[in-house]
Amino acid sequence: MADNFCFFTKDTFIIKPPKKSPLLLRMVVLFFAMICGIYICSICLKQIGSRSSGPVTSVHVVERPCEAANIEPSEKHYLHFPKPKTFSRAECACNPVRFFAILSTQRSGSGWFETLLNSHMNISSNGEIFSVKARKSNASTILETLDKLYNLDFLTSASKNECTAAVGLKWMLNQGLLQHHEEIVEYFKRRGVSAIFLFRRNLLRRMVSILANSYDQNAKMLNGTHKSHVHSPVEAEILASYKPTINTTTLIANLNQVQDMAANALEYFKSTRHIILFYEDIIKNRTILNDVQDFLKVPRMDLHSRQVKIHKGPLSSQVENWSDVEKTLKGTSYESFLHADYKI
Ligand SMILES: *[C@@H]1O[C@H](CO)[C@@H](O)[C@H](O)[C@H]1NC(C)=O
Ligand SMILES: *[C@@H]1O[C@H](CO)[C@@H](O)[C@H](O)[C@H]1NC(C)=O
Ligand SMILES: *[C@@H]1O[C@H](CO)[C@@H](O)[C@H](O)[C@H]1NC(C)=O
Ligand SMILES: *[C@@H]1O[C@H](CO)[C@@H](O)[C@H](O)[C@H]1NC(C)=O
Ligand SMILES: *[C@@H]1O[C@H](CO)[C@@H](O)[C@H](O)[C@H]1NC(C)=O
Ligand SMILES: CC(=O)N[C@H]1CO[C@H](CO)[C@@H](O)[C@@H]1O
Repeated sequence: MADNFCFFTKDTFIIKPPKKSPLLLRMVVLFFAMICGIYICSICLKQIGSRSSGPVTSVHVVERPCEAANIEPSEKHYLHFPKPKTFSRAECACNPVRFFAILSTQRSGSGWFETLLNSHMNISSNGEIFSVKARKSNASTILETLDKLYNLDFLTSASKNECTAAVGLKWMLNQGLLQHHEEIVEYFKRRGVSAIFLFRRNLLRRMVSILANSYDQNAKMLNGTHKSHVHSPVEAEILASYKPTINTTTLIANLNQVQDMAANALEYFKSTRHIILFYEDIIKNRTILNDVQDFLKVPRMDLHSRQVKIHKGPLSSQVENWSDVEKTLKGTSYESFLHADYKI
C-alpha cells in the first residue's frame, strides 16, 4: 500500500509540471520520499507493537490466506479454512476442513455410526440438527443452519477443538432433506459437501427396531426412562424383551415406501461426492470404517463406540406374529429379509 502510494506521487510529478526547473522538481520528489519513509516506519512500529501483545501466528493468518500443500486441483473444492466467529482455530487455522453429512433413516444404525466417527480426534459430527422444526421450516433456514455448522459456529457436545478436520451432521431423509432436495443438492455442490449415505439392508429388522423404540417411548422399560440407544448388554436385553406385532396389512406398502425414499435420495444426490454404506456391512466388517476415514481424508484411527446392539439373534424370535409375517413376505422381493441373520 505505502509503496504504491510513493510511486504514484513520483509519476504524477514527473508528468505534470514539465517546464519547472529540474532541481526544484528533484527537491519536491525528495521531500515526498522522506514523508513516505516516515509513514512506512510509523506503520511498521505500530505493527511490531501489536505483534508483541498477541501470538505471531494470528497476525500471519490475517495477512496471508491459507494454502493447502500437495493437493490436487480437483480436491481444492472440498477443502475449507473456516474462520469461526465463536472461537479461534489457533495453531490449526490453516489445517483444511472438509464438510460432510450423514444421510440416513431412523433406526438404521446412524446413532452408533456417529459415535464411531466422533471417537476420531479430528471429526466432529453434530447430531440431528434438523430434528428442530424451526431450522427445517424452509430452504433458507436450512442453508443458514448449514452455513453456521460448516463455519464451525454450531456448538454442540460433539463440537471438537480448533483441529477439527471434518465437520458434519446426521440428517434423516424426512427432516426436510428430500422436501428441499434441489436447494440442498445445489448447496452441497457449491460448497463441496460430501454425502455419506447410511442405509439398512434388512428393512424388516429396521421395522422391529422402530416398533420397539416407539413402544418404549410410553412403556419406559428401563426404570422409567426411555432410551433409544443403550450402553450395556443388560439394558439391551430388557429392551429386546418386548416383541412387537407387525401389521401385515400394511407391511408391503410400508417396505415399498422406505425403499422408494432411499432410492429417491440416491437419485437426487447422485451428482454430489458421496459414499453408500450399509449398517449390516459395517457390523460384519469394521475395516469399512477405514474406507470412511479415507473418504473424509482424515488420518486412519481405531474408532470405537460404547453403544450396544439391542436386537440380536434370529428375527423370528423378535416378532410376536412371526408366522403371519412369514406368510406375507413369502414369494415377494422382500423374502430374503426373513432369513438374513447376523452371526454375532
Ligand atoms: C423461512 O422461515 C423463517 C422462520 O421460520 C421465516 O422467518 C422466513 O421468512 C422464511 N423464509 C421464506 C423464504 O419463506
Ligand atoms: C488432528 O488433531 C490433532 C490434535 O488436535 C492435530 O494436531 C492434528 O493436526 C489434526 N489433524 C488434522 C489432519 O487436522
Ligand atoms: C433399575 O434400578 C435398580 C435399582 O434402583 C438398579 O439396580 C438397576 O440397575 C436399574 N436398572 C437399569 C436397567 O437401569
Ligand atoms: C393395520 O393397519 C391398517 C391401516 O392403518 C388398519 O386399518 C388395521 O386396523 C391395522 N391392523 C391391525 C391388526 O392393527
Ligand atoms: C472388509 O471391508 C474391506 C474394505 O471395504 C474390504 O476390502 C474387504 O474385502 C472386506 N472383507 C470381508 C471379509 O468382507
Ligand atoms: C395382530 C395380528 O395380526 N396378530 C396375529 C399375529 O400372528 C399370530 C400368529 O403368529 C396370530 O395368532 C395373531 O392373531
